Amino acid sequence: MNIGIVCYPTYGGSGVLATELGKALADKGHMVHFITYQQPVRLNAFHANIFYHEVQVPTYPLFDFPPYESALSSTMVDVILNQKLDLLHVHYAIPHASTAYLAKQIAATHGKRVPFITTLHGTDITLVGKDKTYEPVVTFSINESDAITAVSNNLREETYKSFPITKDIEVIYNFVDTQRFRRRDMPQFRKAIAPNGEKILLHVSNFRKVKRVPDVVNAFKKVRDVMPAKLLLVGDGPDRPSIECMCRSLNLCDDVRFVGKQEQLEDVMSIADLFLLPSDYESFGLAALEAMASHVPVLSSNAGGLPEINIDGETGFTSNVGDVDAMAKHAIEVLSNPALLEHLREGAYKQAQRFHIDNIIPEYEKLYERVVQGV
Ligand code: GMT
Repeated sequence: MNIGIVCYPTYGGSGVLATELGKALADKGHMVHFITYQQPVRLNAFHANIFYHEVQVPTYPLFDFPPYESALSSTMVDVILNQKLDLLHVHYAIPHASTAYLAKQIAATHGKRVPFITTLHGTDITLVGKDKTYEPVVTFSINESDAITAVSNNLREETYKSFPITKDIEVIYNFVDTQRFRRRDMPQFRKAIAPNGEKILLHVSNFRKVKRVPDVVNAFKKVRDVMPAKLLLVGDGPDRPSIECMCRSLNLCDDVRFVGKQEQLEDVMSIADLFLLPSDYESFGLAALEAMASHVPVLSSNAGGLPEINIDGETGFTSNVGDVDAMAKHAIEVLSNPALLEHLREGAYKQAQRFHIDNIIPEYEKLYERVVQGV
């Protein structure tokens, strides 16, 4: 099939998932066309079946806000017609679902039918989409999608609660490439971070408020007060400066390492003992799944779709949002009990296999076939 993929090309989970999906489809012989405003971060190697179409947004002195959506729709139309796309798959509803709707209508005037699938990822529904500035467009364009998917049951339910959606939303879970995310022995790297055999706790995010990074630091402090430990913070975003201040005022600087955005996330996962994700909300928590595939148990909140991924007592532990004491207590318990740690590591790894890329990609392929046939 000729498939057009539209996503945010940045480090966010939706862009990562869309890019990994495109790469996997290309490996299976499909022709995949990424339509984005810059090269997606995980699209970092040449593949004969992958094409990248950059959206150019011309500026003009009249424009306080360059019309990105118009440029995106026009690029979509160009790719649909010239690359003979069979379908468009857009990730993150805003603004991709409404731009796909427009592109579909324009393509129809050229006699070309192109269905589009919208995959809902989380904040497009739970934070941004709900805002009344966007809600009518989000509702309309989701309802006009030829198929809609959500990355967890929780996100599906949240969407029905927040928007008058008249169509079926299918759940297709996120997936993990277990060839890439698997535990490797990296003694030198581990020693560089934890020279005296300290335990390593890890958090990966875009440092936005919803991630509750201060909870990570507060929980870590409680752990470090009772055992030697290091905290690795991966990623970057608006809360990072205040988190750095917090670490200084808690006197944690020697034990907390900010490593910024990392392309080789699999190496970082390989040296971690525990992954912390105390978010206010996660539709899924892709980074937690990647940790699990790397044999790293997860301590997360029980918000959103997280309990569908992180099974309490089996793959890690869940606790209420903001319950830093519970998260720290779980961390201390796990890190001081080798049998429990081993049990959770195995459980995490086993659970990650459920979301194996080879299990999930065929679900998308089946959906594509249905949508292309118009059934
Ligand atoms: O978590 C973010 O802020 C990024 C966001 C995105 O859209 O890129 O992630 C969302 O989509 C990911 C991939 O499906 C999910 O794993 C994340 O849980 C989800 N984030 C939220 O729901 C907050």
